[in-house]
Amino acid sequence: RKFEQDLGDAAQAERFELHYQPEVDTRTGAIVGFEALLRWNRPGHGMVAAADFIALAEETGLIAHVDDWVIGRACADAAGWPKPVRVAVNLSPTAFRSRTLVGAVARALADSGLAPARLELEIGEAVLRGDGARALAILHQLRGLGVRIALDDFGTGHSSLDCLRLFSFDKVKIDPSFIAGLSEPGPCAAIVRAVTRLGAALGFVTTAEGVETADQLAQLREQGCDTAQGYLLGRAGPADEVPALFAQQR
Ligand code: G
Ligand code: G
Ligand code: MN
Ligand code: NA
Repeated sequence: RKFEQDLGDAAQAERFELHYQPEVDTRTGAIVGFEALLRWNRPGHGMVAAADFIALAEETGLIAHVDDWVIGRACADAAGWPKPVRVAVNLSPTAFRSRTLVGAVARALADSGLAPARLELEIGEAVLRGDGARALAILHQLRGLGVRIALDDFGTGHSSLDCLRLFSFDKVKIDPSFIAGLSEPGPCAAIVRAVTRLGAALGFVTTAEGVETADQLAQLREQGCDTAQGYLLGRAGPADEVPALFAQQR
């Protein structure tokens, strides 16, 4: 069977699954939210990570359906968690521009009963390229629903600061490449500190991604970075394992 056919069938056959990676407060270690990461249980192949099929889903136009499903599933899952922490969902550039996005978000919130402020939508810098006016209009409509908007993979695009000029994001997620650089001499500590200062001035939360060592976490705390994600703090795990993570937190 062809990859594309399998992918097309997956949405109907409920072969998609969301795994959740914790995001923690750098000072207290408390879990403040989870990022939903898509997995595809492909027959005969096991679990396929998002990175290995999102590009094809984009090309074939399937992505809008996939992201609609993800938003609905993530809201429903989060509504059942024992603590009212946030759930973050990644939006592809194509899904972002689809006519159905704002309606799908509104429906997912209504169906799940999730408080809108608990849903965070992550977009990449690429979303604001091209028809920026349309992208901004969609961002404002989404914010009108009461959801939070995060800028993902910050610093890797060609217009990082332009993104901050155009829209006031609720959160900026610093790309893992800068966090990895904290482990060696170089510009990364200064860059991270500058972004957290920008966050304090402009009113966004700063999150570090790809935190793998205790030393990186200590430096992030020192530089004033608010929250962190990464293997040090927890890998993405199946939805049914999330409630136990709250219990461990006392
Ligand atoms: O967890 P993983 O390594 O598969 O994630 C790789 C990339 O796939 C990340 O950049 C992430 O933003 C993206 N991704 C993960 N889940 C989703 C999803 O539900 N929708 C979209 N559009 N992208 C996702
Ligand atoms: O682009 P986005 O941030 O949405 O992608 C998240 C991806 O990063 C997921 O595929 C997730 O599995 C991966 N990831 C999460 N934490 C770490 C980490 O500490 N190290 C590395 N190398 N990858 C990570
Ligand atoms: Mn992300
Ligand atoms: Na990211």
